Amino acid sequence: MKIRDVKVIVCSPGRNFVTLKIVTDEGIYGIGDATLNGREKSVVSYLEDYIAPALIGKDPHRIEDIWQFFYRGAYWRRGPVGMTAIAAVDTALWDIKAKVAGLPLYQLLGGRSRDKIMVYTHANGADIPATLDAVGKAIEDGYKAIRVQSGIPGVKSTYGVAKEGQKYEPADADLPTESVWSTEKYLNFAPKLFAAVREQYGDDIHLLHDVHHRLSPIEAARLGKSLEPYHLFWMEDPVAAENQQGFKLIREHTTTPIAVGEVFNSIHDCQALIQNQWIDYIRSTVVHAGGITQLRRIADLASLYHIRMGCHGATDLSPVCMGAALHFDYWVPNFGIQEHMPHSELMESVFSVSYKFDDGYFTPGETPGHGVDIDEELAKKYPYKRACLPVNRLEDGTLWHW
Ligand code: CS2
Ligand code: MG
Repeated sequence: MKIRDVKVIVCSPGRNFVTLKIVTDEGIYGIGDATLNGREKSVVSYLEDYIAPALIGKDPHRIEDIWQFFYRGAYWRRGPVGMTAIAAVDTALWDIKAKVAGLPLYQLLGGRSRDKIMVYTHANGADIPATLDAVGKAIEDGYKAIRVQSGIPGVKSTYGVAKEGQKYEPADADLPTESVWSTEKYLNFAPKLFAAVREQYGDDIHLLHDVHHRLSPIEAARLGKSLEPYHLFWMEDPVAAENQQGFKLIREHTTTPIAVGEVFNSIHDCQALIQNQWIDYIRSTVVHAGGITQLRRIADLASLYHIRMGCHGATDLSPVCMGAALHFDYWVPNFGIQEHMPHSELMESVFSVSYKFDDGYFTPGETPGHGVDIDEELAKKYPYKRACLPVNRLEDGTLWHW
């Protein structure tokens, strides 16, 4: 079997997605997600200019060798653009291999380790009452785990909170919009938010929270400590993770579990975090962490240190990534939870999926491959439109982590 054609499909059914399609000389094809929110075209160029021409004629079954070829062989290793491109190739090749075998992808990984995959969804509101309503709605929809974000008194707009009547979508403008951040106001407010949620909905529902990289280690330690009475499932991205040592300080002060990794693209980004047991969950997922091939290496390393997987699942990861991640989750022994931020009906009209939601859990479906496909003709109706993520400043104007 040989690779005959490689296509990069860019579309924007409500938001931008980049999809790689690898076609073999036997007519079987596979697809992979290559979406890097706000930097989509860089990956398109990486794929079209460097990867696609080198893939033609290769044996699609040699997934490992092709991964090494584009990772080691690039000389310039790692980085989100290159690793997203490699992930797309890897996902498409696993899709092809599973289709040839006539099996759903999870079977090739070793079969399923569980009956169903617990997911968490998002609940957010402009203030505590609105957020409480959103949590109630998520519980009614069947979710057993809910990420809670709320507007902060005195802070004009904050991460994770939707504009009035709209679904939350952070890449909201042609060029980056600016928001203003106050660590002090946030740290004073967060425990009140979680006290109100526990008061209204009790202890059984799993609660999660995303700090979105905005604190220093000692501030994150204070947050974790102040949230301990509300026993969160996790506190996500408490600090920017370039300095892995920073997590040591957080760890020494709080028992609130820590999750990190949605912006990681390499096993080396989390090596110290894992080996020192400074975290509890790794949030990397298929599209940004080098595909199934590297993600399962991260999971295996993590499993030695009691660390579990909690794959990123925002809407900027296409249904193709979600499909592949659900196969990974079905198999991975050290599974924790999967994020689920539902795609719109429009997005799911372009991408057909075989995964299914039932009462707070997903199953990946039994379709051979990862079970997600793209309608290329329909995709053409929704052309790419540049959309950037916001930037964040402190109240005095200093540029901060968004
Ligand atoms: C987030 C993401 O889902 C999450 O946990 O942190 O929404 C993140 O902001 C986006 O994926 C950025 O593109
Ligand atoms: Mg996050």
